[in-house]
Amino acid sequence: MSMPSMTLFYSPTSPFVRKVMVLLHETGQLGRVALQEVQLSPTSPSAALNAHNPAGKIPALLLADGSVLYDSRVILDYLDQQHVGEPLIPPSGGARWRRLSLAALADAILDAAVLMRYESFLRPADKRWPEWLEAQQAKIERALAQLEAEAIAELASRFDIAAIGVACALGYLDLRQPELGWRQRCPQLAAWYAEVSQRPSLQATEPV
Ligand SMILES: N[C@@H](CCC(=O)N[C@@H](CS)C(=O)NCC(=O)O)C(=O)O
Repeated sequence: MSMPSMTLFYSPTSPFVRKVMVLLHETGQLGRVALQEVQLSPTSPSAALNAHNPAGKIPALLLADGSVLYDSRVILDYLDQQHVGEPLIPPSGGARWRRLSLAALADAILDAAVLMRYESFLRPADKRWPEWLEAQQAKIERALAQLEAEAIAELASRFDIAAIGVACALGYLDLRQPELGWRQRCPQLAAWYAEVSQRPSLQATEPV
């Protein structure tokens, strides 16, 4: 096997990184990417990462020519154009916008859940803002309700960019907010997730 030509700034618990890892698995590109693990938070950034991504966020993908791609949406789009199989992002038409909107909804769950994590674990206890946490929680709950009520058929039709995003979002809720009990609220989503969780790409990238 040839040497990896790209480097992914990576953490095994980042759900945004996980989306990239799942796509690499699904499209047979794992061997093309070396992983560089970074420990970071908004208050303890990684200098090595900042040198490549001024936003100081992962994932970031260093290409062979020295250029760097971020954020996860851009990286997924790039990597999806680097394989010869069926694209995971529909190239055109109504499907493209529907699937990308579902992927954006999954990202909205992740944005809110990651911000809640920072608020709960990083911010000093006397500076925490309960109303702000509640507002982030409400975003997650509205997004889950929308997925359950309207998106499940669309989601279940194929495993692509939308399914990757939603699966990684649900996996992150299991990791960080097990008390949320999303399966009770969203039984159809739970059934879909139980099935897709068996895919090797999701099994291999499950956060621990
Ligand atoms: N919109 C970004 C979000 C990436 C993100 O928030 N990553 C987190 C880790 S899960 C991070 O790097 N946080 C460090 C920080 O916010 O300084 C993407 O899709 O890549």
